Amino acid sequence: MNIGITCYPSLGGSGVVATELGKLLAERGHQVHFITSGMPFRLGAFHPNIFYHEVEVNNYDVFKYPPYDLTLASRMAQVAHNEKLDLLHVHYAVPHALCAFLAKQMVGPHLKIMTTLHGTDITVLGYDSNLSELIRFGIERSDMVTAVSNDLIRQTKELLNVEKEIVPVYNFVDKRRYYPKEVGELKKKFAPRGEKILMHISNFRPVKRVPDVVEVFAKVREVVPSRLILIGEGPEMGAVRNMIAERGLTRDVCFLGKQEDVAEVLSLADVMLLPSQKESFGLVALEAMACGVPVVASSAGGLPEVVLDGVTGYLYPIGDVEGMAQGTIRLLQDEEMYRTFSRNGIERSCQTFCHETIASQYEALYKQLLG
Ligand code: GMT
Repeated sequence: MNIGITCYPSLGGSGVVATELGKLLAERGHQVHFITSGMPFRLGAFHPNIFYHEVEVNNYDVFKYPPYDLTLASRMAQVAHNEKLDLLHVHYAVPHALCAFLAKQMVGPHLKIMTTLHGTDITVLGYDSNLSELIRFGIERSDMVTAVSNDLIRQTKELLNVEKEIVPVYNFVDKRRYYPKEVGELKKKFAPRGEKILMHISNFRPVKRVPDVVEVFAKVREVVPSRLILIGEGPEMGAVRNMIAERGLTRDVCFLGKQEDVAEVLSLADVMLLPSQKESFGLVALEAMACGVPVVASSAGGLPEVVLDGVTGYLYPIGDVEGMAQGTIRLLQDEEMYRTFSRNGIERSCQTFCHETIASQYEALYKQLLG
């Protein structure tokens, strides 16, 4: 098949999933055309079946806002025409589903559109009355719609009154790259006195509740010698740094900034913390589990579909920092239980979220779409 993929190419779970899926499809012999505003950061090495079509937005003086949406739609139509695309698979509803709809109007009905909903395109933007009708329109006019968890499907239907069928397709992890790595020496650098390592990875937006991570860490550290590694960056970073300084935790917290390849650092962690307010799936939780790292998280959104409470980690109500701290301490103090959770996480990630299985699921849906 000739497949066009559009996603947000910078850091973010939806971009990661779209890029990794494109690579898997290319490995399976499909021609994959990324139509994006920048090179997707996880695209990595050359592959003869992968092509990149940059969306170059014209910054003409007359435009107060650069017309990304229109340029993208036009580029999608161009690529669909020139490369004889069978379908466009767009990740994130706004504006990508709308741009694909516009491109299809230009190219003709043989071009099929699959839209994958990832989370904040519904759970945050869906509340914006200026956008909600448009998001609903984009969903209804896609030829096929998938979402990364059952909870996201429920929320989409409730919030936007969508009647269209939405197919659940979970995110996946590539077990060839995500597995427990030997990091003994490296760990000595981050935890020289054998401290336990708590880790958090996100875009530091308010929905991630990073201050809760700091609260949990402060409580855990009173009982178990530990250090905290923070990965990523975003709007809350300044406030989080201040909070860490005010609590006298600076010496035990390490900021690694944006990391392009978290597979290399995940094995450093003993526990992954993800206390989010909203999380349609929680790709980081899955990647941690694949590396044998138990997850302590909130039970927001689709997280219970990824992290099994009492099996691969612990889940608590949003904001329950005391519970999360107690769960983390329990895991860090009970070696046998820790090993069981770690093993359960690896098994679950390899079975339910295996990259081959999910790629086949998308492939089957594409075939169904193209009749
Ligand atoms: O976390 C974000 O806000 C970024 C967003 C994105 O565009 O990557 O993440 C969403 O999609 C990921 C991939 O499907 C999911 O793993 C995240 O749970 C989801 N984020 C939220 O729902 C907040």
